[in-house]
Amino acid sequence: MPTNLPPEYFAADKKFREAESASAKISALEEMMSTIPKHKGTDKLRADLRRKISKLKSVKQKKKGGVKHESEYHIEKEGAGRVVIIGLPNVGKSSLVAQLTHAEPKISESPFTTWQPMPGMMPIDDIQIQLVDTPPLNKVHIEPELFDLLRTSDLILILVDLQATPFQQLEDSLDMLREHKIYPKQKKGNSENEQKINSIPFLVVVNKDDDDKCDEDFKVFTELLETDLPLIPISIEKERKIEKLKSKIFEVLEIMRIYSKPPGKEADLTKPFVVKIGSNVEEFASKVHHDFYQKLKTARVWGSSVFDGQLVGRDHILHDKDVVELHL
Ligand SMILES: Nc1nc2c(ncn2[C@@H]2O[C@H](COP(=O)(O)OP(=O)(O)OP(=O)(O)O)[C@@H](O)[C@H]2O)c(=O)[nH]1
Ligand SMILES: [Mg+2]
Repeated sequence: MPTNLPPEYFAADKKFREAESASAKISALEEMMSTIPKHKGTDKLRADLRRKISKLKSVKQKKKGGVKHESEYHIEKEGAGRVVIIGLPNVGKSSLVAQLTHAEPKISESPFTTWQPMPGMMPIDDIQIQLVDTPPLNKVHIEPELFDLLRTSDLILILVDLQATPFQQLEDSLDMLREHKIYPKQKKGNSENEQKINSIPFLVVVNKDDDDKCDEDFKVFTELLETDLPLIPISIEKERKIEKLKSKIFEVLEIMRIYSKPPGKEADLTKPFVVKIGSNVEEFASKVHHDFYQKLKTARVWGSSVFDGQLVGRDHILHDKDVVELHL
């Protein structure tokens, strides 16, 4: 195993090992490929991955009788993060995607309206987050590929209906995730199996909090609820707390925006790179270009925790909205 593989490689490798379908395996391998710095020391690893990808693709092709047909659950990742919305029937999943993105999923007062996932892009300030509407959770049958989709998400948004049975709905949703070994990242387990399970940030959103009377019901709901999970009430119909929900999503994703400044030029402040909170200069450099991870020597940073243009090393921790000039 070559050294100097970035953390994103190991995260994608974990997804590969846990994927349930060929499509999910292929996309995890492709993600691994994209994170590997290109140099002599990684030639063998890249060749191995290419072999695995083509083998899986040919198996998939044979299964489908040679006809290429992508599953609806195989959705290209776009933007700075993927949020998959799940919940029982009629809680407002499609309404939420319709409200926050340009997508137009079907919405109806009768349950089981949505049959397949549908992505849309939600702007938050200067970045875009992918939101995915999904068919309702249902104890009788759920497409196993839904869980593959959830494993590729950066945040799982569990939607419940305050005007129905929010406790039961939350419990049922968490149970179904648990059955497929998907656990909230916020819960610090002491399990020695931690490597084997999927931990993804969860956000519980309580919809249909339409008025003051509903606010009272929400208060009672939270008082009785014992959970460490982040929780927020909204009303899609009455457009209550929608902006707060967007900020909460940004917060739970634990990401920050970093602007790249080419030496001798102005920074492009319209197109941030998005990295995990706590990332350092070398992690940012690998986002800008694979080769930069190897070649990087120092950097200059402008932002909240440095003096303007401060010269820093590879391990300097960055902050949201920093401007960075990489020196190779
Ligand atoms: N009172 C109220 N009704 C809402 C709110 N948001 C959505 N609804 C209604 O709830 C019903 C279900 O909405 P959908 O968005 O289709 O729900 P869904 O979760 O996608 O439903 P399935 O696809 O069947 O699982 C529709 O009649 C919506 O108009 C809200 O904030 N308050
Ligand atoms: Mg729906």
